[in-house]
Amino acid sequence: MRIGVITIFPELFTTFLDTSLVGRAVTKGLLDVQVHDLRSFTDDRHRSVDDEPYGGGGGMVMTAPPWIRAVEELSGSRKPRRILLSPQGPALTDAKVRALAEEEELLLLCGRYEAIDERAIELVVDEEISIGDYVLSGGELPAMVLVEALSRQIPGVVGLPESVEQDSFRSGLLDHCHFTRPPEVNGLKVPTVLLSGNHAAIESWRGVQAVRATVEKRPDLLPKLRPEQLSAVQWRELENLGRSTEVGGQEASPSSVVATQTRDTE
Ligand code: 9D3
Repeated sequence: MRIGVITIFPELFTTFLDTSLVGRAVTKGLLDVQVHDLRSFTDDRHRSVDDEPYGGGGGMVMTAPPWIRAVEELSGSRKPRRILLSPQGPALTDAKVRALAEEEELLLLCGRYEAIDERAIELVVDEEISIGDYVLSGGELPAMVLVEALSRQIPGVVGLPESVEQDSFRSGLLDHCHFTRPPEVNGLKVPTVLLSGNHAAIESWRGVQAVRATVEKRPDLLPKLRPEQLSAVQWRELENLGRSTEVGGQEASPSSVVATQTRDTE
């Protein structure tokens, strides 16, 4: 996968692109990221990229011409999907990451200041993406978030393909809890089943732990869960916790409560 980035702070990306999983993906040639300085697409002596807003008001607005020049020069004839990291876009999701990972080439536009001239967005942006409803100072960290999430979807980047498939948002549940040495920490022991060597029992226990973690930490995920994503053991745990009616988004109606009670007394 090929990713171009346009920013006024290219230096922010250097250690990020050299480090850890992303760094290895780049070294292996599975990911090609080119970072471009927006100022090199200016034509004035001061290499300025911002100006005062028409109509007044505070803050500065990024001017359209450098963006248009940069995107046109960097697109060539290849037509990469052009994405503006913007607080006004829909928030990034696992489904969106997987869809974008299918693209051959992306061009990521990182804004700074209060805004970008709307005409640049109209002319050279295909879509806007946010990483959530909180205020940052620019699109660089969001672009890195997107690059890291995308890199994990490229075959050969994450060691085992199962690891990618097992990622929590794919199973619909949070991960089970984890333990490693030492066997006792401040009086707290490792659950004995994990030392039993009984792999079927361990798998079953982990499945139950995943259900408990989800109910406690992210109950908002339950309505998005489909019943077929749960094993029989997990389903029973959810029923015991009194939360099975939340699965699949259906509200606990009087009739479904009756149906559950009928099944319980069978
Ligand atoms: C405080 C300024 N806001 C006006 C009410 C608008 C605003 C402009 C520019 C807010 C943030 C930014 C800079 N942010 C991004 O470019 C950005 C971002 C973010 O702030 N949060 C979540 N995702 C993203 S993607 C790009």
